[in-house]
Amino acid sequence: RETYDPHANIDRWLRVWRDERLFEAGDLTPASPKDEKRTLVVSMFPYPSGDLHMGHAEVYSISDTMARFARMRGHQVLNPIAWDSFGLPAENAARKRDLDPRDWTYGNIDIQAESFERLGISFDWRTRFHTSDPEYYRWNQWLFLKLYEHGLAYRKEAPVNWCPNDETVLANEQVVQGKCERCGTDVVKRNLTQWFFRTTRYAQRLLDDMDQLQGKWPDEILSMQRNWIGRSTGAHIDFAVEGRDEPVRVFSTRPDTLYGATFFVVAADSALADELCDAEHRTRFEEYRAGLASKAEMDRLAIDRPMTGVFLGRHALNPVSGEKLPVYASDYVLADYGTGAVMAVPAHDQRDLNFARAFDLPVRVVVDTGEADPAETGVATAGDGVLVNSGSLDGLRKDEAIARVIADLEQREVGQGAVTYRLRDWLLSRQRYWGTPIPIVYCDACGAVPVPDDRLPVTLPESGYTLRSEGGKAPLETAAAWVRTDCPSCGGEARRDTDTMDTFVDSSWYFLRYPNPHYEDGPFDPAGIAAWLPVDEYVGGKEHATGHLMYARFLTKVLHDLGMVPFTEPFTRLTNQGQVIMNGKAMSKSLGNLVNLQEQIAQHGPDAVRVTMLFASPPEDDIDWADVSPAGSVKWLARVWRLAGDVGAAAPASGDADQQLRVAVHRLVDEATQAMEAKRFNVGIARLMQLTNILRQAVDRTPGPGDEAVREGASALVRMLACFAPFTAEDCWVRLGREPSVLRAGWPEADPALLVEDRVTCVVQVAGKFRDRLEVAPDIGEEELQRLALGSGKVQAALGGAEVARVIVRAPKLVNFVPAR
Ligand code: ANZ
Ligand code: ZN
Repeated sequence: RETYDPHANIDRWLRVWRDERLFEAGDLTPASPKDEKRTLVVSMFPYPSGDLHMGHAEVYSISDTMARFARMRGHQVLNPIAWDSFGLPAENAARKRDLDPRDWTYGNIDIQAESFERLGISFDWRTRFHTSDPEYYRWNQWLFLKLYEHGLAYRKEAPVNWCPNDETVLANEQVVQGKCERCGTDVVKRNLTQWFFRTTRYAQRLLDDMDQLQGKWPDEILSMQRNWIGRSTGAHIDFAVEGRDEPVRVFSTRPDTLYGATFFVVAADSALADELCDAEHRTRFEEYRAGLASKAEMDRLAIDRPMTGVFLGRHALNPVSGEKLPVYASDYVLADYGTGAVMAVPAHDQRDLNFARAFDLPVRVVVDTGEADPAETGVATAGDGVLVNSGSLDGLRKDEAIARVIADLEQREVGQGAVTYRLRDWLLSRQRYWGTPIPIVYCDACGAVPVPDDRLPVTLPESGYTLRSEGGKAPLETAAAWVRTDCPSCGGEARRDTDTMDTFVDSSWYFLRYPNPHYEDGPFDPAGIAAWLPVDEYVGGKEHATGHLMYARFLTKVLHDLGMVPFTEPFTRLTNQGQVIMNGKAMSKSLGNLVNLQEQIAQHGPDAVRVTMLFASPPEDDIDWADVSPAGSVKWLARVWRLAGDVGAAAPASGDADQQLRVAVHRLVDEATQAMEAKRFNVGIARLMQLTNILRQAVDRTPGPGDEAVREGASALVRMLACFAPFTAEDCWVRLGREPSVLRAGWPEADPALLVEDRVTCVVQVAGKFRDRLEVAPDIGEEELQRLALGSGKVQAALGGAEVARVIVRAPKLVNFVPAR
């Protein structure tokens, strides 16, 4: 007897798919604009860190199933692939092994490309490109210069992580608990002049446009983005400070508490603190500032840590009461949020209260919330209440007081209503080699000069640089011949910028290039944009909630404003896949619980791995590989395969198709279709398994496999299987006696006539007299029928409140209520 071999025909089907170009989306730049029958399914593109791993298999199984489903339903589907091939791991690997990062990167890409094919992922390979190709990164440079031209790219000083031992800048992920990942030395902050994109200019639109995404993106991602943007409304208030001409401005969300301010705090690491400190307090201040460890901002914001700070020797004047407030410097105030200075209201702000208690400063309640005195409890009261100790504001409620204070400040020109965002500008510069060179040159005479379009791309030097830092030089700084250039403006001697761009620049627009990846007249082809974009289904991990997804949304809005794309949001729907874990833990080398994808494929075949991934849970849930059974998936695929063989080998039976079986088949097709539309692929597979079972039973009884209903059911099963287990589905299709490819056969459609459930009419009587009629299922139970009948308004009217003495039920046809007399 033949047995199912999940590996037997892999090469055959790969060849057929390739030769018949089954995964190609047809014309990628058609003249007709996008419509709902043209679907772009995109997974967040891979980083070539080595061969594919389990996580890749999961994401691409999900997106591939979406693509295949849409394709089988008659959509024109583009399922593209590219590689996110710049980045630090390549540089680290190259430095360790003295390689060219190109060799490592492109070698891994080839390995991954082959693995994708052998997993049966239906990519349109014509889209393939790599962000480290000069023909791609040239457009990163072009876009950078567009943003520069529009005031959206600028330079300023900003701190980087610096390892004094290795004399090199470290990325955040290379700093482990404040120490250098490589040598364990304490990491310090160093200021460098760096490039930024002005994401903050788009803060409000990033917030507003989320309306378009509601219900289409996971709520969790939307709320993470909302928090990340962090909109606060309140007021700017100007405080005069002794010995300074200009007032110092603060941002407050609670201007109503202005009379409760008892001191004033500026960020210790700000230029303002430095300026405000008088001679007498300078030594202590400088000691304090030097001692500020490179604490993460979140730690600094934490409410429960001990408060530290120093008095600067000056006072600020409350603009409404004229009260003198001592000015402190502390690290609990952040230099780059709001204005970097706060009026401290200890009664109503917990961090201010903690500071006041540590420094023995007064606590004055100005909003009576009915709660106990914060000075005694140590708990600030932040709720609504009535103003007290606040001059003319006394008696107002919080919101009234906020409006009154703002009006007052505006009238006296010492402040105004204001909105602040937590979102920061996007720091772009990386002191790295393997990335896009920043297309700016510096000339002593002309300053920073953009590289003209016709001199792009500025390509990376392929030799003459070193990845091992020398005296703290960035790798590109060591490429002396490359750095030296002439000024595009005056022709004099000039130097190139030696930083490269954050790789999030590469990933913020790559999807726009898919329809025409070698386009030369711009970053992307307008015809391709009109035909395919925006992305209909985007699939990727939620670790990108506030990074990649925010950057891509930002850049899309910029491109929209430049008139380059017609839409304002890049990704219409978003699906986040869960993680593949093992025994309840994330897989990692150090835990020794890594599951190797290639071993799984070698053991169970690509189809069983895909089916196992999708059957384990809905896409967004984690999959614990210890709890799933790829062997069980193989068994099921083998059952389908045998079934297809049995049905394909049988001669058609004479006589009518088994009507009951047809009803069951069409119901399961209908349920599977709905599950697919809702992206409940696990439910879809469960319906396919049910279908396998009922078909097996039908094959094993008369009239057996030749029955028309069995043949119809088997055909539907195999076509649906093609979305999950593409190789096996092709095998089964041939076994059914059909011509490959099953992909062309389309998704089965449930016949609505077979989905209507049978109904019978039930007559309802009161005391033997007809009162109502009910449509019920033929197999309805007596209790259920009686309950329904008693619920009838006509029956209740006829009973007129009388008690029921007896009920006669003849399900499903008759119910008779006999009232008590
Ligand atoms: C006075 C006040 C009274 C405040 C009160 C709050 C409550 P969110 O909501 O996060 O925007 N603040 C302003 N700038 C700051 C900075 N750079 N570092 C640390 N804290 C800063 O918080 C805004 C509030 O945080 C502001 O309103 C300010 O304190 C503080 F009962 O002003 B508030
Ligand atoms: Zn010049």
